[in-house]
Amino acid sequence: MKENKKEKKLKQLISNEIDAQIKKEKAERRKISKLILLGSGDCGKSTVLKQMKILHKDGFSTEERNKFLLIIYNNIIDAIITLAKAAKELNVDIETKNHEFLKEVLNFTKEPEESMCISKELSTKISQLWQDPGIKLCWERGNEFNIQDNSN
Ligand SMILES: Nc1nc2c(ncn2[C@@H]2O[C@H](COP(=O)(O)OP(=O)(O)O)[C@@H](O)[C@H]2O)c(=O)[nH]1
Ligand SMILES: [Mg+2]
Repeated sequence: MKENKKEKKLKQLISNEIDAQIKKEKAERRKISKLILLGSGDCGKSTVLKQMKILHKDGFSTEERNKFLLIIYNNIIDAIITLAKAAKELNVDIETKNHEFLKEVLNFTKEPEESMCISKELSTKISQLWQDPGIKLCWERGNEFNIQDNSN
């Protein structure tokens, strides 16, 4: 019986502790102002937030920068694959010297979570393919397929 009373008291103490914690968190939450940023896709919502962080907070850490670097690599690979596919589908002529790399690009496989690092060698090859008049023409015809408009 005595033990039961002790247990009850302990439970009450724990419950009070939890209530106090909830109250504290509620007060903290009241201090936070929430802002909803609306707009169609690609209208600049994320960019505005990034600019706020740069201008009014502490900017980006090395870790965050490295994450962006991987996103940039991914976007470059995505773009060159898209352009290579477009060249094939739109029957656009590509210079003979670029045929081998074009084939290579068409065979690139990317796992959704996998980020590809771009080596110096790969970057030189991508630059050379990007200079190809056929690839430039595909870029000009970008409205005929889906490519991010900041890819150039
Ligand atoms: N020219 C121009 N481009 C912008 C501006 N804000 C964003 N962008 C570009 O528009 C694209 C989409 O921006 P993003 O912030 O990702 O749009 P979200 O989809 O609304 O988050 C990116 O390529 C941005 O670099 C702007 O003020 N001027
Ligand atoms: Mg966004």
